[in-house]
Amino acid sequence: MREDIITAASTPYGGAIAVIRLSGRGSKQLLRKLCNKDFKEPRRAYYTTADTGTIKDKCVVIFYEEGKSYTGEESGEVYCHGSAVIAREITEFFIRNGARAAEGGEFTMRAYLNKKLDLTEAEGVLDLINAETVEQARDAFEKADGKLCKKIRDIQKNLADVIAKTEVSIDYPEEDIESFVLKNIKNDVNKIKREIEETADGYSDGRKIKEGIKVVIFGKPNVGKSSLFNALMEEDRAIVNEREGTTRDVIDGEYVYKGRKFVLYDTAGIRNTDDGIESEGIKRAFKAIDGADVRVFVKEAGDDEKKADCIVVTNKCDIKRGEGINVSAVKKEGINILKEEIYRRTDFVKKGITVNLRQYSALIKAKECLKRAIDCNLTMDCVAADLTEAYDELGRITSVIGSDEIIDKIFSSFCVGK
Ligand SMILES: Nc1nc2c(ncn2[C@@H]2O[C@H](COP(=O)(O)OP(=O)(O)O)[C@@H](O)[C@H]2O)c(=O)[nH]1
Ligand SMILES: [Mg+2]
Repeated sequence: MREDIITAASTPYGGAIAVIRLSGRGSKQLLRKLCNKDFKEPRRAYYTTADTGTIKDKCVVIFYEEGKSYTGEESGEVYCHGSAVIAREITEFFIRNGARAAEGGEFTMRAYLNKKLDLTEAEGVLDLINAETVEQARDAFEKADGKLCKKIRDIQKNLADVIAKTEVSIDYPEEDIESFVLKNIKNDVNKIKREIEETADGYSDGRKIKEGIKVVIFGKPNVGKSSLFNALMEEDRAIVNEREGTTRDVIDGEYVYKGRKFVLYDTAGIRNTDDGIESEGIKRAFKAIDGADVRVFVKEAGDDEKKADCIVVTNKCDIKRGEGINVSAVKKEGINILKEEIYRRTDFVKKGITVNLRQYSALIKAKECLKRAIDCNLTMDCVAADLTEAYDELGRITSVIGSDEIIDKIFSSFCVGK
């Protein structure tokens, strides 16, 4: 347990209520000093008066005993009126009386150091605070709630069982036992390797949830791609003109549909051209098409060009209807049907647990150790060493011991008060 007390206002000013937090041994004493009241019962909301000597406010105060708080330390919370003056005066009162201002993420870092959370749960808390969409919030909650942590621990447990098997054979190194065990563990290791690969697959979905699913609009010039882009974005972003070759650079924008984030790209119309700038635009369009998760091929009625793996859209249905989803970018018809289809095609992102880059790298390293263990067919000692290395790599996902740099990096991106 750290001995110093940290304090911070946990809510942005200007709301109805501000919360000032305290953590560290002596928090209860500071609450008593502020309110001139002895808070006997932990985790009970006391309605009382705070008096800093400079201001007074009616507030709710809760104290938590050591071991039964977010940080695992003796802690306190003051719910005062949300004025900047009141929150600041109370925070400063605590600082005058021995606490110090908390750094970004320091409460959660203490929770981690006191083993109230593992690293994946702490990262989940951070993602939860920063969530901008419903899917991001749902995904973050799963991690904050310990789903990934449990999964990693389960894999580690299976791996520990295999390591135990190798140790039996090291202790009794008769030839036949060794080859029997080697054969026997190969299946186990392969199974664990697959589990790790499946977990690592969650990296790409995690990115899609966080950064948005890439949707590219493409087609011939003048079919109304930029108009459709604007209609989907519900804003007048891309230049629309009756002249062909108006859109040159790839234009992107974000929208959220049913809690899912999408990044939409408008591209230059594809045709043969002598114009250097336009052909550079077309080159970029192809690149965007290649990198997209969903491709929307826009055309006008009567054009029977076919494209594989695309959502086919006939625009200008106010003039004439055609193949695929009929929309009118100008009259705003069929836009929601198209959004729904894009959403439906990207439903894969709701499955499974996602992982971030840090967790992904450790999974890949662990997988490589397992691969080495079964592919190289060395002695049992080498196999055991590789398996142990894989076990340790997995361990780095849930806790980093003695690496202050990584811990600082993770927690410094938190806001103050969390
Ligand atoms: N009638 C009609 N005209 C449209 C529609 N969408 C776009 N246009 C027109 O088609 C022309 C080309 O539009 P634009 O969005 O610049 O096409 P892009 O070259 O594919 O990006 C413009 O004159 C638009 O006003 C539509 O839904 N209905
Ligand atoms: Mg255009």
